[in-house]
Order: sequence, then C-alpha cells, then structure tokens
Amino acid sequence: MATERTLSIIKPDAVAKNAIGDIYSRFEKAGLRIVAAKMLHLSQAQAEGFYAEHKERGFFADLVAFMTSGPVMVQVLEGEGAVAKNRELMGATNPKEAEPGTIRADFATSIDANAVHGSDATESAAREISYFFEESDICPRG
Ligand code: RTP
Ligand code: MG
Repeated sequence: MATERTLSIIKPDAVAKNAIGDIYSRFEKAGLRIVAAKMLHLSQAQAEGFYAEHKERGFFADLVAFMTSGPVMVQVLEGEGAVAKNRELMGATNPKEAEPGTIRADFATSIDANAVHGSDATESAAREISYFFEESDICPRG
C-alpha cells in the first residue's frame, strides 16, 4: 500500500478533555507519523470553508458552532494507507456505533461532539491539508 497523507483534527471536545496526548499516542502506535501540527481556534469563516461540502445539510450550523467553540489541534498524518488507517482508528461518526477501542468510542459524547475529524479519501485529504498547511510546513519522515 502506498504512503499517503491525511488531515486529522482533534475537535474542541477532545482538546477540552486534555486528550491530545492519548490520541497522538494512538496515531503513533498505529504507525502514523505526525509530520505537521498546529493548534487553532477556528473562526466562523474557517469552519464554514472547511466543511463547505456539508453546507446544505441540516446539521451544518450546529457543526460550525461546535467546531468554533474552542481550540482544535490540526495535524497531517503520514504512513502506509494513512487515510483508511486514520478512519479505522477514529471509528464511526456516531459514537454509539463506533467499535470499542476506537477514538470516538472512547472520547466522543455525541454525533456532534465526536472528538476527531479525518479526511475520507486521498482527494479530500489533499484539499484539506492545503486548507491549513503550506507544503513547506510539512516535514516528511517516510
Ligand atoms: P468528520 O468529517 O468530522 O471527520 O466526520 P465524518 O466524516 O465521520 O462525518 P461527515 O459525514 O463528514 O460529517 C461531518 C460532521 O458533521 C456532524 N454530523 N452530524 N446530525 C447528523 O446527522 C450529523 N451527521 C454528521 C458530525 O459531527 C460529523 O463528524
Ligand atoms: Mg467527513
């Protein structure tokens, strides 16, 4: 499988729970390398732009309100099959459906406060990475 990059966000609920280190440890134990990272408090415009694909959905306003409610930790993960591997570590969007031992099963409290974001395909990963990072911000370690 090819080396890929994916965009991960530790959402405001998990940052507030002081769970950044625990979640980073799960990425690293699964063989994903953190090759760029920054903490941000997203503006309304940044959150709306990031989730633009969902702007017609009924949950969009709640999603943007939640994502701007506190700081987030944004990182680029690199590794073999990074997109799918990160989604596997995250678990299902709704924590009630997330497999035991996944990040969302362990840290999410609702479908809104669901702890993490991860790109869902290599194409969206490229777009999402460039939304937050310049290529020169990324330190490949492959
Ligand atoms: P994410 O983009 O945050 O990684 O989550 P995802 O791919 O698992 O889910 P997605 O369909 O992209 O939805 C983005 C976020 O919107 C919220 N959502 N709420 N109330 C609902 O039916 C609903 N559906 C989605 C979730 O917080 C989800 O993470
Ligand atoms: Mg998504």
